[in-house]
Amino acid sequence: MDLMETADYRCWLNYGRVEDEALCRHYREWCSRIVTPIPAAGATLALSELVTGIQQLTAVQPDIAVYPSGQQGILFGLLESAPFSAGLVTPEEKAELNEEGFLLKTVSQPGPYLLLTARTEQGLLYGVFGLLRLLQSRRRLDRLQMVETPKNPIRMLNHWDNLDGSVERGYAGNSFFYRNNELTANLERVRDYARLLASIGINRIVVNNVNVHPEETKLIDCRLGMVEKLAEIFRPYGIRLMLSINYASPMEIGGLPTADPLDPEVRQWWRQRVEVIYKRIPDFGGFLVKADSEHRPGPFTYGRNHAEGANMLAEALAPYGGVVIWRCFVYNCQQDWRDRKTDRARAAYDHFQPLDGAFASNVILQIKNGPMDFQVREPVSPLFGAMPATNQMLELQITQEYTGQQIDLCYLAPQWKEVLDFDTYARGEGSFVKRVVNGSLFQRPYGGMAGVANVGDDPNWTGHPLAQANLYAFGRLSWDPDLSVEEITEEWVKATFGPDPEVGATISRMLLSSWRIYENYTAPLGIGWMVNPGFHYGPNVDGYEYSRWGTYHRATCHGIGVDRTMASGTGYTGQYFPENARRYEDVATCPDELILFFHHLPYTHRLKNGKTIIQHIYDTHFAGVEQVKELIQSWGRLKGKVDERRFRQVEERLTKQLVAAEEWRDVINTYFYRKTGIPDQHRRKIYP
Ligand code: GCV
Repeated sequence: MDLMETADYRCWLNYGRVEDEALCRHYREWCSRIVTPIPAAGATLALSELVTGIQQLTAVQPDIAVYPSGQQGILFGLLESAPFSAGLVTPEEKAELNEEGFLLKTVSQPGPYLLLTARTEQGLLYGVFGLLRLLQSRRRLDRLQMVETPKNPIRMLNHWDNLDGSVERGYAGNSFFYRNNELTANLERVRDYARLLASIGINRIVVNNVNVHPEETKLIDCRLGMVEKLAEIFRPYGIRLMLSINYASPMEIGGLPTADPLDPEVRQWWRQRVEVIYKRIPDFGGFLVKADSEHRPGPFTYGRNHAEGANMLAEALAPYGGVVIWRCFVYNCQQDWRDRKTDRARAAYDHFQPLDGAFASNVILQIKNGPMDFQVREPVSPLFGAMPATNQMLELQITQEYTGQQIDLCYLAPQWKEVLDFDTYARGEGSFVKRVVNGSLFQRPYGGMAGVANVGDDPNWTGHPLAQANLYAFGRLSWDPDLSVEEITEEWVKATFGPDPEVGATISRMLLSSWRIYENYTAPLGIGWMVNPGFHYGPNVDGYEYSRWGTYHRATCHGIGVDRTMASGTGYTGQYFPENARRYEDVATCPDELILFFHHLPYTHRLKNGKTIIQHIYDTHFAGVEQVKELIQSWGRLKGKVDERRFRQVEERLTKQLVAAEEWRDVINTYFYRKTGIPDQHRRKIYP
């Protein structure tokens, strides 16, 4: 089967023919002619993408007319080319356009034109996808006026792919980059992927796991050819390649006795490696580094700090414009559960905040959204905004490690939006995370967003077809964090399933309710975890309670939660700026959904909604299962309205989700009933 023939493989680049005849005529009026200084279709990727899209959406192959032509059409080309120097673009519009942005507007003179221009080929490509998105959304074209520039300089995907073809925390099959330590045979698929990513504005990709094993360590050495090939595929789509590196590389592949970042020989070794890489991949993006984290090597071994560790690599990359993206996921993973003082949530801040100002200007700290590890609910990491003299990036997990593993529906855009809109108060009110990480709050040269990829070689890329929405939303939010979740969702549904209003409304509703539903039947009130150790799917309330990972709920027969207050707990609340510190410190003002993250409370404590904690646990767990049943019913009503293939794929996953939700409900309710002896007020079924 040719995968390109299937709607699930094409994802949101499903350019179905516009069925509304009047609208289709309107599109044909504007799009049947492309007036361009470039003489032929196919001369640039952007132009051929435009031609293909129009052809599929309107069933008319557009003519390519060479400028000047007074006839109605799309006036298309680089800003520097002839048509655009003739006064069609205002100085204000020019000033707004950066290297990646595009201008799309309707003009009546010198002809009725839909003008699409950009400073670079990459900007033009984004403009083409932007215009086609308008057609997919069935928007009219006669009054357009938009200058779009991405709000984040770096919009990046992190692949946790290994060369043997496995994907750490991958839930959609194997890697489509690698198999048996070689590139896969089907590099066309990689090209299709690059196209998908470009269509949502992604401009960087890290192509190997942050846990760098022996074979992957060689990617900067004898396996560089593989990287070079991948870079060639991504380059036309404006996506720069990056690699995760092993901090101990100078020893493991360089034969040196040390990897000490202050050792001159080590520094020289890295400089040489980087020089070789840039000779072969001149637009190489740089390195992503997981160091001194979960048993990975790092500068601590040599008594050096993270700034010393990162700056050594930064120095090697700087002459070529490369960056070091240094992860802040550093904590003690050998904790003793009896130890109440060590608090994993504090770790990133404690390690990194004191180093503010010590990092080179081409180092960016990549910080997970929460202080723990991608739980269904966590507070925002207090490190955001706490290092004004350091570049920071936000790391989100698109792959659903703790949020249902692409079996359960869990659309994460609402969670990410809350993170981006979180006010850190770092420079007073309005110091949102999105302004910290895009560099604007502290005028930093670098910043952006990274998402851990959720794709694999499954024919539909993400296992669960609706999990494609998470990838799409990540891209769109990294392009513009001010977009509303509703807007993004509607766009995605129309582009993926077409414009049928019932299909659109149903799928949007399912997606928008899914994160809360998942939260309802899993770990309550911000406490997190309670999953099976290792693979992290399904309930196991005490699975991590006596382990070394620092992830405890501290449930007794009286109460539950971790006291992270300054007054009597670990002092974590004190890592926030005062407005947030005060809010979290006080039970009265701490938001319910995070109450057990910050406080240890009796089960009889009344939440702001008037319910006791124990009753809230019972209610949400019963409700969660009912809500999954409603998802199944909603989806069932779409039979015959979405293609059979995707219909069945989603139906199968929802059926499994119901089994999982029931298991969660019964395990959690039983656990807390047994612990507390407090019955459910509504006397529903709990297993004593
Ligand atoms: C890639 C969690 C995951 C690990 C992951 C790690 C990280 O601990 O379970 O699989 O490792 O985060 O983000 O480095």
